[in-house]
Amino acid sequence: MSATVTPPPKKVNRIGLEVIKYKGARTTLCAGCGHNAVSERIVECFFEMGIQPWQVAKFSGIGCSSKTPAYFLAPAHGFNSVHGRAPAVGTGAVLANHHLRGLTVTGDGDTASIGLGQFCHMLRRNLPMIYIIEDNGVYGLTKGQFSATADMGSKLKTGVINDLPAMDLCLLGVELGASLVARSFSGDKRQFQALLKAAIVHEGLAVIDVVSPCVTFNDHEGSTKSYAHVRDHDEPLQQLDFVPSYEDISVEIAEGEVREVTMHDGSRIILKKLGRDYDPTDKMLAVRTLHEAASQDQIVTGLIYIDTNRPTLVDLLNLVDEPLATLPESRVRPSPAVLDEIMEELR
Ligand SMILES: Cc1ncc(C[n+]2csc(CCOP(=O)(O)OP(=O)(O)O)c2C)c(N)n1
Ligand code: SF4
Ligand SMILES: [Mg+2]
Repeated sequence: MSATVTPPPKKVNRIGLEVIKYKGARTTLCAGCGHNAVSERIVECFFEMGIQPWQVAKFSGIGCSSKTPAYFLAPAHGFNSVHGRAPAVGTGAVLANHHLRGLTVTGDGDTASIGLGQFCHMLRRNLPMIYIIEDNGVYGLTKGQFSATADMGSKLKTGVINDLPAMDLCLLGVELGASLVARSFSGDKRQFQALLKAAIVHEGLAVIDVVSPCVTFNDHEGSTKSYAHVRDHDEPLQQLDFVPSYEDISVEIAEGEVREVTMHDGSRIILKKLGRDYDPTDKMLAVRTLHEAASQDQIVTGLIYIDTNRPTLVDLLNLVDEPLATLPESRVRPSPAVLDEIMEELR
């Protein structure tokens, strides 16, 4: 007689959902593409944080990176916009229902070229949104032309050298008003997870520039966005841990070597000092650090800048708590009596 084997219980998160609810379609990107690792981290972090996937609204533009929202959080709302337009579409959607958690995933081409104007205005508005740039220095989808984030002197597979200076999207983020700015590497699972979890609970705009190598068009010698180059030139600003508000573990670290940032919901980012003293709330220091890193061919990663006090666009507009999208007409339109009164005044 054979014994009945009981299958192990399925792992669920704190809201009782299995990880399958956080997954999406099977990826069609190249094996080894950095973007696939970013999608995996999104699945893990939203699952571990216990966010309802249908409370998320995903936005993207056009590119290999912009295809990725199909590969995570299938039950979420989603809008795959035209090239570079995710910020405008996301702004409209988030204002119509600010209870949704906005999540944009785009590329360096999408953000730094055709979508640059939109990106800049989203920054200055501090739109409540997680904005991830999967940065490979090329237009992967259209066969690997240099993008505006390609470093000067970087070489294409064809031997063409980039002779224009790179645009630093983190620098732009700090300068123009994003309230959380970070850089990471798709190959650094631990660091990107901590940053993404912080971005999930942050109330304003969280811009994360993730260096995400394109194995097909930009992973050769001479490229400054290859796996090998990033591993050699990565200068983490700090070692990061994220402690969610619902998991109050006391972390014992020697005084003077650790700094904590408390997030809006009481979660904490624990920043352990590495080589240098770095204060991510100091805007001028953030700008100087990014400029210095660029001049020394370093790629600084970690939490670059955070301001948990800056009002978001939703605060500035003083929006009602209910989603505008579901407010009844009686609440959004003056009554005939009020309109008559106004007309009387104008007579
Ligand atoms: C209006 C418009 N112009 C140009 C294109 C061609 N195009 C498609 S994707 C892309 C760039 C994608 O680069 P990036 O955002 O870096 O994404 P990646 O593929 O590298 O992830 C371009 C120029 C387009 N689809 N639409
Ligand atoms: S072409 Fe490059 S960016 Fe596109 S899926 Fe392949 S490796 Fe990724
Ligand atoms: Mg790209």
